[in-house]
Amino acid sequence: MRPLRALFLGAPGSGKGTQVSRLVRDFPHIAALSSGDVLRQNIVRKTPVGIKAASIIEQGGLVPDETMVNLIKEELSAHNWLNSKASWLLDGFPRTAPQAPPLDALLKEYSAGLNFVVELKVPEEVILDRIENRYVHLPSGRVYNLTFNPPKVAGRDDVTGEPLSKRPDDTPEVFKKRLDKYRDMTMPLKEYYDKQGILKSIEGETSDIIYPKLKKLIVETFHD
Ligand code: G5P
Ligand code: MG
Repeated sequence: MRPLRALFLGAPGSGKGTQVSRLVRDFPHIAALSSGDVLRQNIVRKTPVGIKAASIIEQGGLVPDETMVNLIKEELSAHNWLNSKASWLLDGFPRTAPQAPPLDALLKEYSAGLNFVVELKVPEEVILDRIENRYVHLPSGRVYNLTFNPPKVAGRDDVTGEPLSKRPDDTPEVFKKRLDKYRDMTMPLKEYYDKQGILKSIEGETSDIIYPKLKKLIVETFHD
């Protein structure tokens, strides 16, 4: 397969993390990074960024663009993604229009520009139902849902057996705010990528409906 450098857009709870983990399972050479996971790991480690981000995230706000750009740039180089051979998936960054050009400029230096941006479109009423039942394994970012994909042992991560936790921003009030923010912030970002001709969208009420469509699109677009 040709190198894939993808960005996942989609409302909170639309299943970005779920799709990304399925792709990584089916295509082991593809790496993945979620900006939300990076922030949550910084919060656990109590880094300066984590301390600043904690209250913003809890209230359903967005971390400042400059902080995000610097944080993700560091991650990209730490993961050895800055070369034209690597295949990777970004989940949740860029999320505002001002975050996109600095990423483009950096990737261009390595001839490794984004070549696939996909928005997952899931009806909002379907999403709201999912969130109350979400549990996460913070160190890995693995996501569970008590009805859709429950852990094998209640309250424990399938791989490590470590305890699962609830995200503080998954309350109904904060979640509503995050959905509103997504609608406002993403329109200009989508326009930005649409102009580059790399924006796709996939609709579906469940992740099981979306995944085969996503996988097919990627295989067709990136096969040798
Ligand atoms: P995050 O962590 O990026 P969001 O809000 O973008 O958070 P989120 O909530 O992580 O997105 P997701 O990854 O799209 O959602 O969805 P998911 O976790 O895969 O699925 C949601 C739940 O539904 C799970 O429990 C899953 O098991 C279940 N599920 C999946 N599919 C189905 C299905 O078909 N059926 C059912 N029944 N269930 C299903 O960002 C968090 C915060 O960090 C900051 C912001 O404050 C943000 O709010 N942040 C940034 N700030 C500024 N700029 C950035 N670039 C930032 N990035 C993060
Ligand atoms: Mg996520």
